[in-house]
Amino acid sequence: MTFDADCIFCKIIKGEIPSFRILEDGSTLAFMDINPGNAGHALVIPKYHTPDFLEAPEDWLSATMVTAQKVARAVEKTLEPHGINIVVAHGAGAAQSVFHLHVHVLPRAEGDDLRLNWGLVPGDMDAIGELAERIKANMGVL
Ligand code: DGP
Repeated sequence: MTFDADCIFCKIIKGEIPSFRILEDGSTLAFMDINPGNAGHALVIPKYHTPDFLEAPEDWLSATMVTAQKVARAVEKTLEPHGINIVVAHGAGAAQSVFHLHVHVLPRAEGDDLRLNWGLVPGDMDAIGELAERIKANMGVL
């Protein structure tokens, strides 16, 4: 595994900064987004520093997408959202703000009118933590 000492998501993988982890295996980590577009917004990353979708080696990308599917299933079971967007931003022009590959699992509420660039507004940490526990409880029972 290769990490970048200056990358915030590498620091999350190594536990150097806190996160609400909801699923982890040898290759990937899923955790709650602290700037959620909607309640239950999660991120899935490879445990390998690769900056973006186009650079990502196929095996790391595949592992990340498989974990994203598990997370989306747990989010579906937990929140029964109106829908779920599985989103990857590629490049600053697409509003990518963290340059470590990540897949957004973004639950949708009916009529939320969420746009592709939903903005980076800090969420309520207690609410995010509580949702992380509920989603985690529905992981692996699918
Ligand atoms: P993007 O803009 O597509 O690169 O998405 C990056 C996401 O990462 C954004 O929704 C906010 C989230 N984020 C940024 N810093 C942190 C952090 O330190 N912890 C967590 N949990 N999420 C973060």
